[in-house]
Amino acid sequence: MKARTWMIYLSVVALVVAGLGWYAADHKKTMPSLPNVTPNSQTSPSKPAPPTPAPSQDSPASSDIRGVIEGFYGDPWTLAQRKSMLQFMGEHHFNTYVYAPKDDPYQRKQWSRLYPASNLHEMQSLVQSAETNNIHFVYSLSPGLPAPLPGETSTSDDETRSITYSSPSDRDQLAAKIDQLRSIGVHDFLLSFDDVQETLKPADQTQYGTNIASAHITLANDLYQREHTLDPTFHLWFAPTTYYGVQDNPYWQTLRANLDPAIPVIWTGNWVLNPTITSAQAETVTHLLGRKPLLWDNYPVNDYTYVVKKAPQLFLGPLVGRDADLPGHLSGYIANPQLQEEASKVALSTISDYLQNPSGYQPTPSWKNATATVGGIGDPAAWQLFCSYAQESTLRTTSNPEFVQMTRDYWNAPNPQARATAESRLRAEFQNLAALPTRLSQTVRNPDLLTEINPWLTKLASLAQVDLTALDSLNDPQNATLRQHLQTQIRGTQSSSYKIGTDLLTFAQQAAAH
Ligand code: LOG
Repeated sequence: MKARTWMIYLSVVALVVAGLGWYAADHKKTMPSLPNVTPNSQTSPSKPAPPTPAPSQDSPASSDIRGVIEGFYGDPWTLAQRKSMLQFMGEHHFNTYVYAPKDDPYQRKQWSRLYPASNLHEMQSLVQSAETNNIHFVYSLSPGLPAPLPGETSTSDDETRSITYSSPSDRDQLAAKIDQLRSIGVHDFLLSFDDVQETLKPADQTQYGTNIASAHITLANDLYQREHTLDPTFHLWFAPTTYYGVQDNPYWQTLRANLDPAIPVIWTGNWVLNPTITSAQAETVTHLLGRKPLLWDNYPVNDYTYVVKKAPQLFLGPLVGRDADLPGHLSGYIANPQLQEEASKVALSTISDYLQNPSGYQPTPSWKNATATVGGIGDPAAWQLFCSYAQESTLRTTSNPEFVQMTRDYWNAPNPQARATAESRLRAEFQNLAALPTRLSQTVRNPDLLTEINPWLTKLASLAQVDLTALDSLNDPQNATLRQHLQTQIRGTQSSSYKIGTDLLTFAQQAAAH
């Protein structure tokens, strides 16, 4: 996410939580103010602008796409992780994998460099694995100048390497990269301009003025024509720089008037991260893009919890908040997963259920089934207990609603007997959680999953220990040593930045303040 977008995201979350009228305030920032130009008349005078596209479903790769996009910032998955994901996808009725790791230099910052032989060999093995699992393989190329993340700046190398949209030799380099990937069996591409800087190089300014949409769309159209002539099985998708929102804007005006109707367009919803995505929004966006949007759903992706929030989270809850009839209003749905490949399978399994039967989808049963069937789980109850504390996300605000209810039963107990019952339930829960690291390490036959979740598992167990002290302290309110110990333990848990089970911490803090 670019710096501005991160900032918008953070302010949006804060404002949504506060229930304020955030939309108008922040949405304006996504709309660059552009002069009213007709891009194709400027850029390719000999070629008439294509007519305003009618919604199109004719590309086999663009209809009914059910996919996963490896589209996050941070360490890209390894070949072994990708193969594991492709197998999972094949077993869960997904049909498309998009290769778009922001931090693979060959797809973004150094897009024009061809893969050296050994990398190409790995990529070929990946493409073959996709084929074996009946998954379309889509390769993303992102030749624009990356917008720096918070705390970073673009280097002059980045600037030199980024594309000059109007340059014939840069276009040839793009074609050469596509040729190389075609040589290993790739025919589906995504041209990505999400999170790129919006200033054009001087040569492009001569051609496009300040209209970056025009530069992007002309490139996409020309590339599509060129490659489709060479390879009739070539497909192209397009990720615009304005990829979220439900209001018209100059970028989308240029897009709908000019982008070839055969090219599906990415949209992430009203924002980058969305508690809800509705079919009414998709319908509006269909008109604004001149085609049904291809939804890039930023769930369960967790890259921003590292980069922006500096409190890494796992998102192990089910998909919620997507309308039952939403898929019918989209040309496809691709989910952006977490840096943790194995742990992503819980949410992805619920997404698979949703996509197979959106109107019958029930998040809780789907999630229970997902937690029981994700590979290598020997003790489903223990795994589900862990997952139940990692459900806080953009989609829901509590880490575990059932636990919150247990604490309410405790604090609001009408009489000593009810208090004692509530206390013993809480104590049993805390003991279970404190024992989880041992229980899971003894039963999970998926070492990669255990490694992925380890920092959160440790944190959760230590929070449970704190809550056991909290109960003791509540039972012995005059005991200053115990109170002191509770305070020290609370501070201790805060030394780990990993975030999980925040309601457990809340309980300890309430006890300390009691
Ligand atoms: C990036 C994506 C990133 C995600 C969540 C899109 C289209 N692009 O704000 O790579 O993983 O946010 O942090 C993004 O969503 N941009």
